This record gives sequence, structure tokens and C-alpha cells, in this order.
Amino acid sequence: MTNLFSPTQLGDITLANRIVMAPMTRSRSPGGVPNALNAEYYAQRATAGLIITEGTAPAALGAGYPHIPALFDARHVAGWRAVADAVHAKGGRIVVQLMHTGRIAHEEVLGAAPVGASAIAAPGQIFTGTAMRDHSTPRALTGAQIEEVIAQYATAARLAREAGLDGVEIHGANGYLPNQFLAPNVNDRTDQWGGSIENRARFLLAATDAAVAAIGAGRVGVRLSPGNPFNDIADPDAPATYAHVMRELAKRNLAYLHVMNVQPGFDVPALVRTNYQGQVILNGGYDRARAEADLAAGIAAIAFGVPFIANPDLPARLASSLALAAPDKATFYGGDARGYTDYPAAA
Ligand code: 8OZ
Repeated sequence: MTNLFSPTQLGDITLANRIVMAPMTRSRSPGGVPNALNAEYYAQRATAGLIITEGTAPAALGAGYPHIPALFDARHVAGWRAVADAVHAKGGRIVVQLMHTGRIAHEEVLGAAPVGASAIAAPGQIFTGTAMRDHSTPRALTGAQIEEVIAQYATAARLAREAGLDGVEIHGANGYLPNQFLAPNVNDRTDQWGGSIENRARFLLAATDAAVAAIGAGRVGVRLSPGNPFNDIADPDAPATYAHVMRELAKRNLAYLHVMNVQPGFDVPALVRTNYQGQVILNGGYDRARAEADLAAGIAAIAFGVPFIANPDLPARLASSLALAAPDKATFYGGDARGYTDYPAAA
């Protein structure tokens, strides 16, 4: 019987169970280079069927949050190799999430103005490492620059494999650059990258295709968040937008589609059932019972985020119905081992 503890195959990646660690920004890689503490953190969580790392910048201008890891030069590759080796030594699987933050950034963090689909600033503020500041107004990427950013996804995917990581996830969710192209309130372009649904979806699909060309479809996943307004995304026609994106992604035979199921009134499982035929991971506030119900309905795996922070051995705890430890929100972002690698496994 299929349950959270049965193995599955996502493209070229074999999972020992269907409990996935969701990507979570922890901001503990100063300078963008994954370090020994990061390797220890991920290795502690290697009993997940698959770890999806925190959002990792495929380019310098993609690192809008302080101290997030990156993947575009040799130092990053060396850092990620240590992480991949530590996870593999414990029998785990790990893909790196490629996150270009686009306009969700501040020039103090980037050292330059951010880029976006259009020159439309996100409302609200972002933490710069020292203070909360208004988001910087991005400059709209030119057509040639868009091609460069797409090529950066390909390079990052190639470097991920060079580092020994099992694959990549393109972060198309939560209001970062691919989602900025998708959303009509953030993208007012009149060229082939804006306007119609087909045009707004072009960047996400091109970035995905670039990664696929670099490392093969069986090692590429994509994350979407249909209907999620996070980072000021608004799309009055989101069901149609995401139906198109999912149908296009389905043609690509990817390792998986990872969809956040967090928006009240938005029937994500129905959207996926109708438009996507491959392996699907769902995420968003799941407990064991709800996870098993979705698996019974054909979902491949469930991603757990916050529960993995304070429960490094989450699969064992779910298997034994042990109580889950609660994380300290004060140590979610930045800092040291406290609230990061000091949560014990159950006795
Ligand atoms: C919350 C705080 C910082 C980053 C995402 C990368 O939503 C994030 C993120 C969320 O995907």
C-alpha cells in the first residue's frame, strides 16, 4: 500500500519515502557559500525521502535576502559538494532550489539595483541584514538580459550536478522572478515576455527548459504557488494562468511538479489533476492524516517545511506518531547553530 513510508521515483531520483523536506530560507550562508554548519543541518535531515534546499541564487542579482546561499562560482560548488556528500553519506537525496529573487531585494544587499520583469517595486519592506527597508525599485530586464538570466539557470543546474547534488528545483512560486513574469500586476511588458498568459509564462518555461537542456528533465523540478498573494502577486485569472503553466510543464517529463496548497478557496489538487500528468509534490501545513489522504488520491509525495526545523528526524516521528517539537521563530533567519542544528532527534 502506498503511504508516506513507501519509496517512489521522481524522474531519475529514487526516494526511500514520500516525506520531502520543503525549501526554507535560513540565511546562514554568509558570503553565499554553503558552509560546514549548513552541511550538518542538511545531513541531520537526510532521512527525508528528498531534501529540497533553501532558495539558492543562480546569479549575484538573484540574492535579494542577506546570507542566502548561491550557486554560480567555484566556491559555491565546493560548498555545495560538502553538503551533498554529507547528505548522501546518510543515504539521503538532495536537490538545490534555484531562487532568483528579482524585485524582492534591496540594493544594499545586492550592491546594485535589483532586476524585474518590469520597473514595479514591491510594496512593503525587506530585511537587509541590519534593518527593514522599502524594497528597491527594480529595473526592467531587457530582452538580451532576460536571455542571460535564463542561461544563468542552465549554468547553475550544471554546477549543481558538478557539486554532486541530485538535481534542481526552479522556484516559480511566492513572488520571485519567474512568478514576477507570470503575474499581470507585476509584469506590464509589451514584448514576447508580457501580456498574454503564453507570454507571461515564457520566462518560467524558458528557465525550466534551460535547466533541462543542461542536466536532463529527470533531474529538474518546478515549484508553483497558484493563487498565493505572497510578495504582492495578484492574478485575477490565476486558474487559467496555472492551467497553462501546468499543461506546458507536463509536456516536459520533469522529475516533479511541487505545488503549494496554501490558498483558501483555490482547489490546487483539482487544478493539478486536470492539467498535470507527472509526479506531484504538495506542500502547505500538512499533517500525517491529510498527507496520507492526498497520497491515496495519487499525489507522489508531501513536502513538510516548518516541522523539519525542530524535528530533524521527522520521518521517524511521523512513523511512530511521536509528538512534534515546536520551533523557535526568533531563530528562523540568520544566526548560528542555535535554532538550526541544536534540535535533537527523538530519544
Ligand atoms: C519567507 C521568508 C524569506 C524567504 C519563499 C524564499 O517564500 C521564501 C521566503 C519566505 O519561498
